[in-house]
Amino acid sequence: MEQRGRQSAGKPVGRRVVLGVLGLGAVGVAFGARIQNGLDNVLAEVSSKDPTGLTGLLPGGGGFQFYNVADSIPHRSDTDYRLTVDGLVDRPATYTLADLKSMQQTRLVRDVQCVTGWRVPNTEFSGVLLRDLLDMAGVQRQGTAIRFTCFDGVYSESLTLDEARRSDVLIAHEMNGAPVTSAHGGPVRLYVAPMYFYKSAKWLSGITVTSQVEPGYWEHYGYDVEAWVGRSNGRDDAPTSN
Ligand SMILES: Nc1nc2c(c(=O)[nH]1)N[C@H]1C(S)=C(S)[C@@H](COP(=O)(O)O)O[C@H]1N2
Ligand SMILES: [Mo]
Repeated sequence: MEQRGRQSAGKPVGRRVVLGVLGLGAVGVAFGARIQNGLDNVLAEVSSKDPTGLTGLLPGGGGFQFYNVADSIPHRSDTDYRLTVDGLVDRPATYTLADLKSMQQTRLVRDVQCVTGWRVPNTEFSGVLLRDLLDMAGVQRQGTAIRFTCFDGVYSESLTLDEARRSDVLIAHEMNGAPVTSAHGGPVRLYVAPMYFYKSAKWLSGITVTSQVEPGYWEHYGYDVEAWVGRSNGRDDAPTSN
C-alpha cells in the first residue's frame, strides 16, 4: 500500500467497493439474518480485491463499518485459535478459545465510537477482563505497558498497564450475544471501551508486557496513543453516553 503522510483510521476507499456493499446491504434487508452468515465471505472477497489494502465498508448490521488494513480477512477456527501472553511476566501463557470461555466472563454494553465519526450505540461485548490475564501472568516490576499483536500480521496496538487494568477493557469473544465474526476480528478481539475503536485490535493473537508504550499501527499515522473518546485526536467534547 502506498503510504501517505496521514491517513484516516479506516478511511473507506474504492467507489466500486462501496457501491458493491451498498448493494449487499439491500440484499441483507430483503433476506434478513440469513445473509449475515455469508457476509464474512463476501467481505473477504471484497477486501482481497481492494488494491489499497485499506477497506472501509458496510453496516453489517447496526451501522458498523468494516476496517482492515491487511489485504484480506485473516481466519482462525475456534479450535486453532491461540492467544499468547508474554514479555515482562513471571508466567507466560498460551490460551485456547475454550480456555478463555471457561474463565470469568464480563459483559459490557457501551457505544462504539470510531475516530472518523461513526458511532454504534449500545453494543455488547463479552469476554475476559484483560486484567485477569495479566494477574495470572504476574506482571513484573519493570512492566508498565502492553503491546497487542494480531494474526493479520500487520496491526498492532498498545495501552499503559494502568489502562489495561481497567474494568472496561476486555478480551472479547462475543459481540451482541454471538461469537465475534471474522469480519469483526473473531474469534477474539480486544475491546477498549473508553477509547476510540482503533484501539480495539481485531484478530488478537498476542499480549506482550513491555517497559514502555510502543505506538500502534494508526498511531504511526498521527492518531493519538491515548485515544480517550471525546478527549483526544483534537476533540474536547465530553463522551456522549459511556
Ligand atoms: N487487526 C485490526 N484491528 C483493527 C483494525 C484493523 O484494520 N486491523 N481497524 C481498527 C479500526 S480503525 C476500527 S474503527 C475498528 C473497526 O472494527 P469493525 O471492523 O469491527 O467495525 O477496528 C480496529 N481494529
Ligand atoms: Mo476506526
